[in-house]
Amino acid sequence: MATKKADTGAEDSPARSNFHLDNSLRAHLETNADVVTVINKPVKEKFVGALSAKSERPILFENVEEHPGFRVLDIMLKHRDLQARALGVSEDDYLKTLAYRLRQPPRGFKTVEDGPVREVVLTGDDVDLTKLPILKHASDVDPALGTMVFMRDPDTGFHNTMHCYTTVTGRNTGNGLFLTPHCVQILQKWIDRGEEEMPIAYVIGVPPACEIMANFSGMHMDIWGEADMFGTIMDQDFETVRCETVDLEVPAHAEIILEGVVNLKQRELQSGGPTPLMYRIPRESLQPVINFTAITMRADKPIYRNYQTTPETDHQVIPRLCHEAILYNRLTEMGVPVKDIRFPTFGGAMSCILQLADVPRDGIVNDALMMMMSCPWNNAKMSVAISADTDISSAAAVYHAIATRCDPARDMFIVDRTRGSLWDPSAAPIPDDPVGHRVVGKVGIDATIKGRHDVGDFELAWPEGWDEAHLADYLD
Ligand SMILES: [Mn+2]
Repeated sequence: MATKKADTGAEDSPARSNFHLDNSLRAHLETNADVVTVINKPVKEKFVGALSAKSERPILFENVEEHPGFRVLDIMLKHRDLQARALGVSEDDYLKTLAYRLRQPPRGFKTVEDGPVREVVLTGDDVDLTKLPILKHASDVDPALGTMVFMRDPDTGFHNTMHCYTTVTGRNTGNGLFLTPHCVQILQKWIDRGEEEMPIAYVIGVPPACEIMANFSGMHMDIWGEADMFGTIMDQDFETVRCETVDLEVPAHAEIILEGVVNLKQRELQSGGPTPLMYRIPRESLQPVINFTAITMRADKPIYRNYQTTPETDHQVIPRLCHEAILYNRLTEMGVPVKDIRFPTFGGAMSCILQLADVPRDGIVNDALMMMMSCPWNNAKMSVAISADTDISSAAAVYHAIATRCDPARDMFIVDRTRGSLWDPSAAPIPDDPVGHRVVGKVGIDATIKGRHDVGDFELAWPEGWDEAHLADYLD
């Protein structure tokens, strides 16, 4: 059936399926050159974030005026076709493949002696982060990294990962926003052992499949760290090298590694940068001081992977891709006919959409919506179910379905006083809560075709030739 297609640029992106993934970011960009926009003109660093956020596809800046030795890349995973390329499968196979691979055992690391990421090794006074194209994410905050970090669980030795917004405060110092539950637990383990420092590595420029995995959030700490699953997600061995100054292993084929230590005794008041909701809540928090001890990188114009935070960028998407796959597994277990699940960029990381493959029996949709609303992560305040003929990537199509397929009196339900997002300005702060937790209601919206009525009444009318006739073909 024809659908209104959102403007994701996906028409330029032919489906690919089941190809072997490249083991480096630069090889991935070469393989996928047909969807990469390369900007050769000189660009001032202050415009790189804005230009990136205006692109729907990967965008590579070859000539950032202030940082001639580097390239800058953003928008690698914003849309489904790009996510499918990251896993080497077709769009239709993407979600079930990610869900399947997450249920596989960890492949761990293949440790090698040397790798391209060690072509240049800078230590001591040569460590200067101000040389890197680390960018500001809004006009009122300092330059910050949004990249993946590796930290080791001292009990298991597993390499846990997350993306850590880190404000650069000097040539070799920063403040890191250690927000995720596992990261907070691991920091506490090092503190409980009486340590003063915890080794950390910032991993910049890896294949996008690793970025999907690095943001996994679920029960895993007693059996693997996210980095142990990089090879599992990529369906191949994953090569790592030992760091120069800290006891960690990092991807051998990365572009840039920043090694350092987290000072466990010293915290500074610092902005956490704009959240994926586009707000600045909390405005400031106490963040540990990081001392950078080494930079290792490729010799040939290393690619700095930026993650512009707002308005609709990779920042809304990447942390929620594993959530989608975990929900796929749970809903499928319940017998829900899942076609797709998204935390769409246009929902500001506060909304989850379930697309059903067919019209299910009465009762299934409400159970599915309850599962979404009560998922571990505070990103499904507004949970919506749609049918297979509604374009899940189009806010307009989803809104149309809500307006025309939902009887608010029976197809919407609100649950009062549930876990709210730390970042949601509409949620009520819990007085004196040390972390700043909030309380908020949640809404489930059934915007699917209603099996209780004549299903034929829901069929959409499109002009003849809608998929074949393109206006551009008739312009002079
Ligand atoms: Mn974890």
